[in-house]
Amino acid sequence: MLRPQDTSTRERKSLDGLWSFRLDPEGVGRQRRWFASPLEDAREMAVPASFNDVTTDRAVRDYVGDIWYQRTVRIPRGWGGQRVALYFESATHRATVWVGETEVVSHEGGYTPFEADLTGHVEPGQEVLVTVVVNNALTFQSIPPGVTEESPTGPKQIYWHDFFNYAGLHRTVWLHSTPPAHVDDVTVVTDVDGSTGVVRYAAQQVGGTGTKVRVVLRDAVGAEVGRADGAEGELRVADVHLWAPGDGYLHDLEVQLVDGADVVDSYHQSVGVRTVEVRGTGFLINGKPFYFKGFGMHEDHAVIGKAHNDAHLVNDFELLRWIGANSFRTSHYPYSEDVLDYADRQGIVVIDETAAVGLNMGLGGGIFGGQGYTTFSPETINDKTQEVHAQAIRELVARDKNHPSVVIWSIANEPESDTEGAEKYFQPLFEVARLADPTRPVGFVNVMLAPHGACRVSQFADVLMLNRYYGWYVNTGDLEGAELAWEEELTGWAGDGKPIIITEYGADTYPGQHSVIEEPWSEEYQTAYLDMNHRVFDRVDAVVGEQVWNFADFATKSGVMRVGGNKKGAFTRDRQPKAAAHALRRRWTAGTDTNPSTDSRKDS
Ligand code: BDP
Repeated sequence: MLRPQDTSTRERKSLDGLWSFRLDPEGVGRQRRWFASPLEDAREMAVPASFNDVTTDRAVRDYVGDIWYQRTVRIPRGWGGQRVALYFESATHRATVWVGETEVVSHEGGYTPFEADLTGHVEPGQEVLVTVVVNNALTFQSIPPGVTEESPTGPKQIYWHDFFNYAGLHRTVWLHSTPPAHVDDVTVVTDVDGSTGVVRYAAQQVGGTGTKVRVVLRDAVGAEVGRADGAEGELRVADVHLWAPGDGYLHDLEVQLVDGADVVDSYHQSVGVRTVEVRGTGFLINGKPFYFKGFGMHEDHAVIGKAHNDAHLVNDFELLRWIGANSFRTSHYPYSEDVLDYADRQGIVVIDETAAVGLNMGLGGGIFGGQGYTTFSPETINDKTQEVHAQAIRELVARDKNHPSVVIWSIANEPESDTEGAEKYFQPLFEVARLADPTRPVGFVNVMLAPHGACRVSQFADVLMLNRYYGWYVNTGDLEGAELAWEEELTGWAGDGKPIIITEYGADTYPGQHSVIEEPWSEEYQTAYLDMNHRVFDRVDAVVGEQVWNFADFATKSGVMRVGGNKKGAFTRDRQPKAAAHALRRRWTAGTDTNPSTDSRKDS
C-alpha cells in the first residue's frame, strides 16, 4: 500500500472538513445499522481532529467506546475505469468503514494508515455515504494497552501512559484513484561507495499483465541521474549529493509501470542517499559520528489534540532549528506521514517509535494507576498482545522504511524489561523489526526501574536508549546526589560497548515559577537540572545523544503529579520558551552557525 499521490496517472481528493459525528454510549449503532442512513441526532466534528477537546462537553472529552463519523462523498466523474480507494492516514485506535451499506475495511492500531478498495462498489459521478465507526477503548490486547474497570459511577478507562488518550480521525482521509494495473509498494535502500551514491530499489505491481517496471531517478532540480528497467535493481549516481543531518537533499525516484511505449502508472518516491551504522559505541551517519540533540516530542495542541496541522508542523520545526536541535523521537507512537516527509526535507533525524507505551505495571504505582496487575501474563499482556505489537512494528516499517530521516526503530517505550516474561515477549519482536528492515538499528527505550545489570531486553538492542530522571523522580531537588548516582549508572551502561542515547531527561517546570535557590518546578531548577545532566553526558564517551523530555508541555489525564498536563516542556504548550529553552539553545548552537548538521560536540 502506498500513500495517495497526484501524479500523471493518479488523483486524490481530501475528505477533510466537517463530518457528522455521534457518540454511541449504549453500543447499539452497529446492530441498528447506523451506516445505512444519515446519522440521526448527529453534531458536526472537524476532521482531522481529536474529538475530545473540540466541544465543551465532559462526556465527549472522557468518552470511551464507539464513535461514529459520516459524510457524503462524490466520486469524481473522470475516474471511470480506475481503481478507487479510501485511504485513512490513521483512525485512533481502531475503525470499521462502510460505503453505503457495504463494510469495506476494518483496522486495528491508531497511528498507521489503512485503505479500502472501493472499485466495484462505487460509480464515477455517484454520491455515496461514507461511515466510519472509530473505537477508542484500550485493552490488554491493544497497543498501547489499557483496561476498563467497573466503578460505582460506571466503567472507567485505565491506561499506563502519560499522555491524554486523544482519539478520532487525527489525520487526512483521502479518496484516491490509481490505474487498475499499478505500483503497490516500493522499497529503497541507499549506500555510498566513495563519492558515488548507490540506490537499490524493489517495486511491486498488482493488476498488470505484460506491464513492466521502469524507474527514473532525478536530482533535486529535476535532472535525470539514472534509470533502470526491472522490478528490482540498482542505480549509481556519481558525485552524489548526500542526504545528511541539516541538509535534507532529496532525489526523486519515479517508479513507472510501462506497457510498450505507454506509461500506465507513475509513482514518485523521495530518496535521500545516506548510510546509517553502529560502530562500537559510535552512531554514524554517512560514516561520520552523529550526536543526537533534540527532544522526545508529542503530537499535542490545544483544541485539535493529536491532529496533524501544517502550520503547527512548520512552527515546531522552526523552533527545533532555533534551539539547535538536529533530531527528535516520535514518542510514543508513529507521527503523521507529513511530519516524516518534512523531517526528510529539513534534514532532521528521527527515532521512529511504535505506540507500545505503558507495558509496565510496575511504573507509576499510584500515579498512573497500575496497581494489581502483572505486566506479562495470560490474562494481561499476552501472546495476542505480542501479535498486535508485531503487526504495529510491521506497519510502522512498511509506512516509514523509505524516509532517510528515520535512523532507528524504537519498538517500545519503557516496558517492563527486567523479568523473564519481558525477555520472552521482546526477543521475537526484535526479530520482527529486523526482518522488516535489515538496514536500520533497532532498539527500545529502557526505564529507570530496569537499571544497568537488571535489564534483560537491552541485550537484543543495537543502540541503548535510556530515560532517566535523576534529580526529578529520584534525588528530587538534590542535583549533587543525582549527579553522582547518574554517572555511576551510566558508566555501567557504557561498559556494554553500545552507543547510548539519553532519550528522556527532564523536570516539570511551571512557566513563570522562579526560585533563587533552584527549587523543583522553577525555571531555574529546570536549567540547573539540564546542566547537571549535560555534565554527566560530557564525561561518558559512549553517550551519542541527548533528547530532553519534552519539547513542549502536553496534555495528560488528571493526576496529582500533573498541573494542567505534563510540564516538562522546554516550551509551553503554546510554544513559548521557558528559561531552559534559551539554555539549551546556548549549548546546542555553541560554536556553530545554528545549522543542526554541524555538531560542535563529541566529534571523534
Ligand atoms: C517517562 C515516560 C513519558 C513521561 C515521562 C514523565 O516515557 O511518557 O511523560 O516519563 O514522567 O516515564 O514526564
